[in-house]
Amino acid sequence: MAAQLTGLWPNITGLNGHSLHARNSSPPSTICAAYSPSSSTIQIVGGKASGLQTNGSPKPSNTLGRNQEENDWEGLETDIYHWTKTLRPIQWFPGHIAKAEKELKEQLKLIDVVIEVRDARIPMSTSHPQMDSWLGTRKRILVLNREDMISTTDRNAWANYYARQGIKVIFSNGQLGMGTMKLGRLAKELSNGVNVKRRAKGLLPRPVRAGVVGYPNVGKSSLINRLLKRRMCSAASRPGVTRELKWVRFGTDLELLDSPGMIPMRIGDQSAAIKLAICDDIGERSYDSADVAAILVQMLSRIPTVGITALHNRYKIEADGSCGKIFVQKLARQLFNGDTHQAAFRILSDFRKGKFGWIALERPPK
Ligand SMILES: Nc1nc2c(ncn2[C@@H]2O[C@H](COP(=O)(O)OP(=O)(O)O)[C@@H](O)[C@H]2O)c(=O)[nH]1
Ligand SMILES: [Mg+2]
Repeated sequence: MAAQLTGLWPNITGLNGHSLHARNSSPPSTICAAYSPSSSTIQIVGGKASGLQTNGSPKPSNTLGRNQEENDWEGLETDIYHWTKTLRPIQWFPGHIAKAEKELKEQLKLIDVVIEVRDARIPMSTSHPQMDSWLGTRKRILVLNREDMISTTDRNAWANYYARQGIKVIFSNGQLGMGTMKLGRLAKELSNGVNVKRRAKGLLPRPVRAGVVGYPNVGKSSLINRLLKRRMCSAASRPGVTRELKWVRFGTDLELLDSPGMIPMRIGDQSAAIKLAICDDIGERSYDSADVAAILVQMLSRIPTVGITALHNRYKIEADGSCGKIFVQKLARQLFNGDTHQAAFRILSDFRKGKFGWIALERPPK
């Protein structure tokens, strides 16, 4: 594919300290991301940062540590924006999503409570920009699924973030079922009013109806299957498996609507798009895997629990002085006869399998 790769190496200096909103500032050029001065507070070699917390390490002991950590994540977000700016935009909007979007809006009238599922690795990037306007004042439960794929530190950061806003969030594992009992209970609790009203009118109670919505491949169908303790909805490890809306019954008192993953027709935020690609939450035809893997390498180099050392340990490639793209090319030469796509696929699937540890790619904004 004819993606421009220039964004992956020169022009990728960090802008640490700039807020995420300072995205229009142009980055200084000719410095590779993995060695960006923006990561000066992160000691890349060895993969441990002074200011950043690592998996299993104690929490930063003071506000200074926390602030530093937040600044580092914010710096990384800003850099991702610049890295992706010159790439061919990632867009994915297959026909079944347009159709499902229309149908979902119609079904919303029947829904008592909405269960919005997001990918715990990227809760911001799997937040649909139009969801608020679609749902209006409808009762809503936020689920961060794939909890097994992030660290405890990540989880705490997100739990605190939502708690501060008074938003109830459930962490779940759609594969093993953690969190689903709580989810079923909460859905029924929130919809209680429906049957109170019916009884007052002399009507018989009816099952409450919960609509499960979210981006592709975040685990919606798996969660429903776990709730039902039966495989009622097809689930598979690629986006775009559920293509139609489908109501299924849970016991006598809950009905669940499975829906295809919703994604905006035009993804305006390409930092989000690249993370969707990394996490396999968007169709693979929409992106150039070599570009995406190169950015992933640059991101991992900056995340202290991974760092250059973990990349070196896994691939035995000297990352010194190289950029993401060069790293992918080196791996291609070393293992795949120069085939960069195979090399890119290896890096992406290693990340998805947790070979660099289970980590989120996003932390809450300040
Ligand atoms: N590790 C892990 N895998 C999950 C989890 N939830 C779902 N999956 C897997 O992710 C893939 C996509 O799940 P699916 O339910 O089809 O997602 P949907 O497209 O949102 O309906 C499947 O291979 C599931 O087994 C989870 O919490 N953790
Ligand atoms: Mg599905």
